[in-house]
Amino acid sequence: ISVSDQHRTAYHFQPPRNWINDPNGPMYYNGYYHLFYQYNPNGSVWGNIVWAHSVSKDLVNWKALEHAIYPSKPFDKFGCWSGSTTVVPGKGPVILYTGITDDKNTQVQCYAVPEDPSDPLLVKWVKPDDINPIVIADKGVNGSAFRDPTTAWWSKDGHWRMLVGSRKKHKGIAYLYKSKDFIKWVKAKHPIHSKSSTGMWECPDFFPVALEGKEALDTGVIGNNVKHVLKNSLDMTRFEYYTLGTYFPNMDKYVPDNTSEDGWGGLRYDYGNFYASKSFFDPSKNRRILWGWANESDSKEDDVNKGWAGIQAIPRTIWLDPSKRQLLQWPIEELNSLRGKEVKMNNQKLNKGDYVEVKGVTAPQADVEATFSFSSLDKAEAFDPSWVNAQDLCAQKGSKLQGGVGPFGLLTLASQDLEEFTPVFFRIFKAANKHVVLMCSDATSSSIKSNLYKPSFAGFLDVDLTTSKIPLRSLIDHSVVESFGAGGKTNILSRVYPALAVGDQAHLFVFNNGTEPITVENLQAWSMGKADIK
Ligand code: DQQ
Repeated sequence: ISVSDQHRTAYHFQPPRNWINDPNGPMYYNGYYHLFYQYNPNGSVWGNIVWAHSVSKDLVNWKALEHAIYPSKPFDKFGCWSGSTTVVPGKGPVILYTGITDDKNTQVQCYAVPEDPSDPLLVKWVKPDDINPIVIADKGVNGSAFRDPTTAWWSKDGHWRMLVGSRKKHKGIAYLYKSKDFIKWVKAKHPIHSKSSTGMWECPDFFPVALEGKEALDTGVIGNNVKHVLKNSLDMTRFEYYTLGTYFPNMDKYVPDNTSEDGWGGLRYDYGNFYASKSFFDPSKNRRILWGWANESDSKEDDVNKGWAGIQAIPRTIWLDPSKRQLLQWPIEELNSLRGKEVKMNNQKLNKGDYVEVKGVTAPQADVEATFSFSSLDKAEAFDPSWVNAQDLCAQKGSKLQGGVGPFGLLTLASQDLEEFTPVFFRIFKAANKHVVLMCSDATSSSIKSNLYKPSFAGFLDVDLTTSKIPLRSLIDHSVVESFGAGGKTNILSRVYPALAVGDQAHLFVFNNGTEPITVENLQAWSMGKADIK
């Protein structure tokens, strides 16, 4: 297996070659899941962007079709950037996307429909000349920062509504547009929401979540039993944040709850490498599914040599946490169909400095679920209130520096003698009148190679410690470790490129590097099969 293929994934979505970025217009329609995505047909760096298109019956195995949308008109001659699909009753699916009209990056919103709506795969798309572009930036709108239309939603007042991401100087903006016929769109009097100092809002996503339970709702549902979510992707740092809040349809306003920050320090779907995400309502299983793009963490030269760059994260079901202060996420259940041989570890005690191998699993291609327990929090280290940034704290403490309660967790993609490893772990601190749990996925020691981005990704975990347990799930797939803490409360995706811990030279361990003994309860690890991605 060549060096370029060594880090290809087995069950994450990626095409055979070339560059990919944002997931676009995901939907379920007539028995098929559709995934479109930003794709460079000519190379493994960003450019020449088209909408590539794949279909699936199960969100795991995919069949590639011809490109759905590619530059072919004056309004999208310089690129077909991100957008969404909306299933319009009586009409079928409609794609709204951003067309680049000139070499100054002027952005307009465009409309495309299936050429043959009875084609079950919706292979060919047309862009009617008489109506395109459907929205251009009016005066006052920054025309080179005006993109990524959302899925539209229908309101009882007879209008469709959709958002377009933008900025004014450093203020992030989501403009609201309304239409009676989906063709003629008018900008609402004010944006649905904006926030100073956040910079450009790319790929906004706006949807309701039920106050109770896991069942999801179509994008237009409003009422007393829902909260709304507004997510934006911040291009300055390449991370996203979301707020929960209230949507006031009559006022065309969204007001975030004050339970989390509306800005840089806000809640994230993922505290690692996860960007330009987009969700969709799956009516076949009444769930909302979140797709996100995970960029490479190696160099441009590496990407050119590999001939490919970018993967999609595993699609995640997303719903409101019972606390109503954050969302929960979990890999789609269909992924379990790839689980093969299972190995278990029960009641494995880990004293300070212990690490124990989980044997018999294909360590570079595995799904691991484990619960870690402790008997006391007495030894928790003191939390310094100035530690507001989880990633900085993880970088400072890492997995090697001994602690009180933790660091404990998994060592993924580890070489036998631990020259390389990507630890996914928890570390518990004692603050004034509560405990603070840090979850890290630390790429610092992931590879002996240099010229890689090896961040100490981390987030705080709002978990109930009275059970004295923290569950963790990690999806390990050659160059990605995608982890879900405490049932999907805090999630972290890392891209890593081991040189030694590859193939059967890769190992999986559990470890504890704190003075409080840890017990690994019912660990299950599955060797994962390869998804059929054509
Ligand atoms: N990627 C697209 C844009 C979007 C950005 C271009 C986010 O539409 O704003 O490839 O990654």
